[in-house]
Amino acid sequence: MPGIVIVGAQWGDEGKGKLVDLLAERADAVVRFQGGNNAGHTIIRDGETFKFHLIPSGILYPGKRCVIGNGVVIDPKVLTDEIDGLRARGIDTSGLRISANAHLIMPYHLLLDHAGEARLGKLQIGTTRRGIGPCYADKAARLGIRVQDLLDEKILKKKITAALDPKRLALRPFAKDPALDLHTMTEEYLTYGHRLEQYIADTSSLVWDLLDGGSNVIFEGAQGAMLDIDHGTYPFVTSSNPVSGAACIGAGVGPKDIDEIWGIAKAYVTRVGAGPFPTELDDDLGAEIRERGGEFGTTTGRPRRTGWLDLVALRYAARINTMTALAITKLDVLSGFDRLHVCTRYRGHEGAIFDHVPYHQSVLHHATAEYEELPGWSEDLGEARTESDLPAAAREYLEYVADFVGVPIAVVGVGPGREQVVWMP
Ligand code: 2SA
Ligand code: GDP
Ligand code: MG
Repeated sequence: MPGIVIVGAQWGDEGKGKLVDLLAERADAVVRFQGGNNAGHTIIRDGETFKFHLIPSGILYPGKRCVIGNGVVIDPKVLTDEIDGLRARGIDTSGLRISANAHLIMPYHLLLDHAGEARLGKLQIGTTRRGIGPCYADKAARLGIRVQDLLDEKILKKKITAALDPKRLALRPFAKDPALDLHTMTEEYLTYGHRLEQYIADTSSLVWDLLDGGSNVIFEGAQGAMLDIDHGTYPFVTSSNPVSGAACIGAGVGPKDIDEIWGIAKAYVTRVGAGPFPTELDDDLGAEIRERGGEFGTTTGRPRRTGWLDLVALRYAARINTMTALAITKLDVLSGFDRLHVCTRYRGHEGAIFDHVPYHQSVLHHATAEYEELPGWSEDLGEARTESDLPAAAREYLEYVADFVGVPIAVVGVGPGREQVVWMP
């Protein structure tokens, strides 16, 4: 702290939500900076499960500022439902602030996301179909509707009309869909505006004031480095930048305001959606890891693809994020395997060896993983709280990872519960 970025170091679902929840205890504010309700963060508190899609994971602490920054795309229906759901469970949401500059997911973005995937057929990306891509596309095309537009009926109507105009052809199959009626849409979104008005703020200035006053601020990433639109496995990526640099843009602060960057990685790898995954275990072993790790999407419930830890990709993620520390989660899931594999290089389809992530898409698509074998352990790790509680083979596994990636491990996850962590010396 004071400015700490938490990012996913793989393909998302590394356990960022739990880490943010843990660190938020010492923080004054938690800021989301990219993505939208494609994200799903699960936090287990005193046996109670909370799933967040838009609201920052710090909301469970009363009195903390929770900020949805300008880089996030907001589906206002999902956000108002999430606020209502939390309030119904007795959680105070008055600390929430939403950037007036954040872009809104509109009903036509959802339809276009579905239609785009249907059109791609077998080549589909496997999006969460939450309208994320079409919303970021409109932002870049300067056709976006922003949170501040919810507060002015005339502007809102004008902007929706302008956004719909170039989409006429693509939306023709939905011409009779009542959700696309201009009047209905404007009325619906004005209602969200009334609901959300109390939370709307100049969040860039708010975050800067906090940092300037010496407060501890966590920037909470969604998805992961390999899903980054610039640095990930394009086009099998999300439409935002989940890497640490995006925290500055998506929250409205400068790089010098960031002091620490923590990358979160599972002790193995998962991926939802299509795209290259060199260490994928498309077999019984992969299914076993999925079952043991409960690897099903938080947002969509989709089974996650599973595989051995990919150290080539993790070292790449460490570099593009300038990671200062690693958190390795779900080490407990690996208990009971005789031998563990970690990928230390890729082999291209013509036999070429890569010790880095190849930039060429088709090379990566054909790459297979080459492994180092490490001894496994049989002990259950759920009760481990200090490094010395971990079996020697588990310590060796962690040491191998930290050495290979060149980043120290700060904390290790040994179960889904809040207390199930080992802080490393
Ligand atoms: P999108 O919807 O346009 O962002 O999809 C593009 C790709 O990004 C992947 N993606 C994700 N991968 C892992 N976890 C995500 N969040 C949810 C979770 C996913 C879920 O926490 O489990 O519930 O299915 C997430 N969000 C986007 C997506 O799979 C596509 O590959
Ligand atoms: P996020 O998107 O990165 O926040 O991760 P998700 O919440 O989508 O997925 C991580 C899942 O793993 C959640 O169900 C967590 O409760 C769970 N989890 C987090 N850390 C650990 C851990 O160390 N061990 C186990 N077994 N589960 C964990
Ligand atoms: Mg998730």
